[in-house]
Amino acid sequence: MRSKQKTIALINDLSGFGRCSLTVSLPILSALQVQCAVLPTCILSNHTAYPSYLFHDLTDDMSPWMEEWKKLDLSFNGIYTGFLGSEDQIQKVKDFCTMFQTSQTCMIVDPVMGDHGKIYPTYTEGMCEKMKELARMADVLTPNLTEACRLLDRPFRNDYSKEDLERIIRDLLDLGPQKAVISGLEMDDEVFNLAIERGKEPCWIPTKKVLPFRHGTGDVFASVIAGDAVKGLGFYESVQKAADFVHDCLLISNQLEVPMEDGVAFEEILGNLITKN
Ligand code: PXL
Repeated sequence: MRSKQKTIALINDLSGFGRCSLTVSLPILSALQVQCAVLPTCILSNHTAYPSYLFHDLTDDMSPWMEEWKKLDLSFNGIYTGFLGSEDQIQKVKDFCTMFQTSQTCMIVDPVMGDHGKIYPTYTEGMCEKMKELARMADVLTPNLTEACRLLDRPFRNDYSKEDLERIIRDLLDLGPQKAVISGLEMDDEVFNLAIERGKEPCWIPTKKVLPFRHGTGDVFASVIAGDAVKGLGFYESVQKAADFVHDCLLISNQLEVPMEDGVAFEEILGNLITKN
């Protein structure tokens, strides 16, 4: 490592407007005192939930980018991957891990593939299969229920029992990660995050539901988990912190009348993440 400060490689897209992926991860990880190195997968004028967007793919630049980083002899405490645009891109992320992952590196995979029972239209069958391979390489996996079901080839249902869900999260660990959390499980007026750490019992972590659901909350959640993971903080405490932060972001976004697609107004409370540990 070049210094004693924790460093993380972020492999994600840059969406110019709409607060998701890198525009969320960079400020959050900086607030958590983690140095960020960025490998952009593509650049967009705004995220894909808006009716129109400009899109530039950067897949062909990824390998030369990695070669430059090799020349600098960079190494990372963490690698965090999010939204990916093609099978080729997922392969590049696997290549990145082969080049840069050491026994000291914590790999956080947010398998961004869909939500509310629907896989995103940009996600092909082949990409879902390739995402499974990436999930197997993760130390920490942060799917929502839609993504967890897809990774395990199970049907999506929103009436799974607690026992079913605990079986699902144990099955996710069997893919390979040390830790996993299924975020955003709605039950009445609460939202649960079901977390598990190898060798421990699963843990149900609740927050109060705040409607409406907004874009980018998965990225906010996973960024907090990623920062705490590279700092070696306790997983279940970190999931509670991430869930509380998302909850507070949703509340403030409602107060500020933020349009749903514009993500959450995390900037208003980013300072809450700054601590000494
Ligand atoms: O927040 C997930 C995400 C990330 N990046 C892009 C997206 C989305 C979700 O729609 O479109 C480009």
